[in-house]
Amino acid sequence: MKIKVSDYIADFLHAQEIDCVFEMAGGMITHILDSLHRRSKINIISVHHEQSASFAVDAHGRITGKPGVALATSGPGATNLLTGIGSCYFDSSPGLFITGQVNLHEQKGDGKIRQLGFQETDIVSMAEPITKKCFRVITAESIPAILQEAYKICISDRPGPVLIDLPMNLQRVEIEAEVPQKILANKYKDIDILSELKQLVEAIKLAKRPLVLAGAGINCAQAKQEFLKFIELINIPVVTSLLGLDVLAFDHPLRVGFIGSYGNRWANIALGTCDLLLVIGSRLDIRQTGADTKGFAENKKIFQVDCLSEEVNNRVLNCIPIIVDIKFFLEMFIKNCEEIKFNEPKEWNNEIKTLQNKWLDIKELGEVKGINPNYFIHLLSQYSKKAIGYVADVGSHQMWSAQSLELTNNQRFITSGGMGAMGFALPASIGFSFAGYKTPVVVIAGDGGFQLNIQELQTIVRNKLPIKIIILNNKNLGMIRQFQDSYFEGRYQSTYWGYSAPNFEAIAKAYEISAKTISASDEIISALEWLWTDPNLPALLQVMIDPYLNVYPKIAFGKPITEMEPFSKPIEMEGT
Ligand SMILES: Cc1ncc(C[n+]2csc(CCOP(=O)(O)OP(=O)(O)O)c2C)c(N)n1
Repeated sequence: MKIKVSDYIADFLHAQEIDCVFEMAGGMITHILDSLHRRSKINIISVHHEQSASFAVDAHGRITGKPGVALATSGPGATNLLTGIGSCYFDSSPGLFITGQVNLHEQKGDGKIRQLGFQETDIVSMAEPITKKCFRVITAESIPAILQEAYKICISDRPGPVLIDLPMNLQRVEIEAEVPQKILANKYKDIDILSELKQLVEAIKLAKRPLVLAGAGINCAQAKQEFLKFIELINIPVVTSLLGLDVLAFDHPLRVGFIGSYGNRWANIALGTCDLLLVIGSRLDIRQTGADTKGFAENKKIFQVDCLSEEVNNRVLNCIPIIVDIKFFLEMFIKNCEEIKFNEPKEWNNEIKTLQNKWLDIKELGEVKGINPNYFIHLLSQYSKKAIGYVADVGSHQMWSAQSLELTNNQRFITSGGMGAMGFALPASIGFSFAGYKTPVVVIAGDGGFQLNIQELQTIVRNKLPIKIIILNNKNLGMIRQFQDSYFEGRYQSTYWGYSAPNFEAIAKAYEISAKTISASDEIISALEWLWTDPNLPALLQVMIDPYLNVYPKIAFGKPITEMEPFSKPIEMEGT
């Protein structure tokens, strides 16, 4: 058939059952927008900053396992996507990014000039290091094959972003093309892992203090159900990384807690003192193990299950790799070991319970003036069972959330992990809510990060999204202020001094979103009831907290993860 390229793109996305595209208009994508509008039922969600489109794509991809799609115009539109593209790359989210480019004849090519066309910018070179692949399109006829290849790469193996840069003049011509078909991900090859399984089973049977560390890879492999079956079979307690927080419900008897730089103290002690660690879909980065990798690996055997061999034995050495798709690993283990009886490590479980009771998260901050954020997060979860999940921004509030959220089995938790990008939560909640067909999502943000993409309140209002926004307002950039306390004797340059935040209640009301502010503990319950008065409407709750509250516990640089501040003093600089 003969078809205009932009129409072909609309048909291609439709054939992949893409239900929404996030974009901000610009000249170089107008043909595609028009084709999407005319030819497909795909929901076009117009945001107010391309960075928001890319964060929405990231969230949509993580929740559905299918690529979210973003469109942006050349130049500033394309460069604004970059932070979200990087976030997709680091946190393994499938995302298809299509950027309009100036007409081929307006491009500078190898010329020694900076620019020929208006807004001409080499986005491909910029995006290459943070994508699985980038495509610089130079002929219209190649577009069907490029779309197919890009889509397949995006969803196959470890998911991640791809970018297609498409000159305007190629979008408007006609090509000869077949009707687009649905593209399927590459299937993992069945690998024989029986000897690894045998070795693992032996190790589990011998271990007195076994522990599973569950990470984001379980979600990426869409293997949550298999994981549940697996741990109930092997009967081993489970700690989770930040991005693996939602793989096990808060009330599951095998759940221990959240580990890492700001992890629950009892979970970190368990991680530090276990004798067998089975890491599933987690890369043991500095935020999980602390800087003392040698001490971390001492006195324990570590198995690491990952789909990529490159992710194993980078920092923590001598891990036994099991390189295979995580879902396949779990299925194989269940199939081959179903009949084996794994005894509950009773003494070890009791020890962990005792630690947990000793180091309660809500007691870590000691006496708190006003609202205790850990306590607030517990109550927020108890009142937010209608939500399909939470999106945390980046900062202290993110860590209080990870320490204290009570997630149910069906709730997801997403946050910007590897990129650690402030401004993620609000736009990501839009992608998340659309992924759940406009179901309620809770945003937890700080006053600093919320100001990065605050304009998306308008997208929420226009699309009538039931997003419940919590701003933990400490009137400063808390996580960095805490760092300045530790290493710069409280010189709060640019975090408290020279920083300010507006009244978010007034701002929300200007967007016609109902809003409320609280500052005392006895206001929490009625505020949370108010927040959920109508689960179908957005609402914003501003929670004022003491500016000097820190996140505790925190691993100090060079210290083992079992010794966390405030009870051990930092000895060297550590990244925030
Ligand atoms: C885009 C971006 N800029 C800067 C940082 C560095 N940073 C990490 S946490 C943080 C403070 C966040 O402050 P706020 O949003 O108010 O949350 P709080 O820590 O107070 O809870 C900053 C500036 C970052 N992670 N991302």
